[in-house]
Amino acid sequence: MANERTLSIIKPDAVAKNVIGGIFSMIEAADLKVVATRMIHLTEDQAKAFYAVHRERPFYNDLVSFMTAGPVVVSVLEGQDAIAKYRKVMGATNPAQADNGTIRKAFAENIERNAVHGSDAPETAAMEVAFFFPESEIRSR
Ligand code: IDP
Ligand code: MG
Repeated sequence: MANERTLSIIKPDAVAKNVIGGIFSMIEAADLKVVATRMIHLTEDQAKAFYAVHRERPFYNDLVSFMTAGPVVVSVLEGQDAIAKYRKVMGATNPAQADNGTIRKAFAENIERNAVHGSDAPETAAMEVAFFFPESEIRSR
């Protein structure tokens, strides 16, 4: 298992619910470290670019509207097998299918308003981390 970095976004629905701390607690309980974090309000251009891979999907415009509706918390998580581990802690995209004990089971409302984003592979993790954080803002420890 490699020591990895992955990008987490606590989405506008979860920030509005005031569960940032609850989500960070679940991240830390899984032995992942927050090595960079910032609250931002995504612009439409940023949300479109971040989710460009989904631009042909029917939900793309709604997703961009949702992600720009309020502030989000972007973070870099680090740890052994961090990419797959965080996906497991997040739970399934559709919270109706998410396992007990996952972030989405605990906090997500539906398949769109699903509380968190996490990178899905080493290549996307590297791109997504660099999208929000210069290396100088990441504190590996
Ligand atoms: P993921 O976040 O679990 O990786 P993706 O398939 O990459 O899921 O989709 C990105 C985001 O787009 C989801 O987290 C969710 O917010 C939204 N999304 C995915 N599928 C649907 C859908 O069928 N309807 C509405 N929104 C969706
Ligand atoms: Mg995805």
